[in-house]
Amino acid sequence: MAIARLNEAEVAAALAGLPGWSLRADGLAIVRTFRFADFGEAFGFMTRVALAAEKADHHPEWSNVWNRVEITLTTHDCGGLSARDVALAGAIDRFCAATPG
Ligand code: H2B
Repeated sequence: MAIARLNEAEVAAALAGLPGWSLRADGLAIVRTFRFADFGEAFGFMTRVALAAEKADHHPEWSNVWNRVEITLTTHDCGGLSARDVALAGAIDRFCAATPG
């Protein structure tokens, strides 16, 4: 099913409710970096995110180096940001016991 791409005002409103996330330079994705105490904490977080993402059929682009997890959210099906990214970002924030950065 087609998913609508958010317009500029909708993106701005979404970001206002997602402190810690920022708009990628091209405006097509939101990004956030998380830091944890160690690799085990980071990987536990990634596991929780992975299960939620799979359940929602909406998946992050991400990378992990030891205690750091960098996440990019975008919707491939609409070529930009959709409500699915906003929902997943909110879910990710609820899993997070990390300090930003
Ligand atoms: N994840 C993301 N980030 N964007 C998508 O458009 C997307 C996805 N589409 N996960 C889903 C899977 C789609 O390919 C399947 C067929 O539902």
